Amino acid sequence: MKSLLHSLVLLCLLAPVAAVQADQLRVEDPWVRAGPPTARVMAGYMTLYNSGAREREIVRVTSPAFARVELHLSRIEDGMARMIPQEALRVPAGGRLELTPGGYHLMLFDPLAPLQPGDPVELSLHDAAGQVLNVRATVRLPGGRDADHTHHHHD
Ligand SMILES: [Cu+2]
Repeated sequence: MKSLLHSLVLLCLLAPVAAVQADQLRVEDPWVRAGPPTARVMAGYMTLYNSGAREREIVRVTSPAFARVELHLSRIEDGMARMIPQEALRVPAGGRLELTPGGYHLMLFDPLAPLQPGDPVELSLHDAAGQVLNVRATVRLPGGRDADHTHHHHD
């Protein structure tokens, strides 16, 4: 009986629930902080919402606009601001994870072309189960007009 239960649990874990999962993970207000045209590194922010019953782990992010993307957490350690690479960004079941200046963020390395405010940036968020969530972020200045949209939802 115990082993039957065990295999049932395993089955549940392995069952392909791709479509459902994709719908359960949602992104709001994705943006990339505008920098000087020569910037080799930029930062990306967004809020991830998980309406599912299981925690979701974003383990990898890719973008056709950048050579490389890392997952980072900004923290003050010994009075100094540090960025700590993260193996995963965890979005709790029924909860959300905010990627925001001074906290979790995407570190975007080596833009293939200079990016200006208003430019779109395609991002692919890969979760631990191999699901991919495609997101279109917008380049903008921090505290710019669009920043207010974080707090107001017109649609
Ligand atoms: Cu960083």
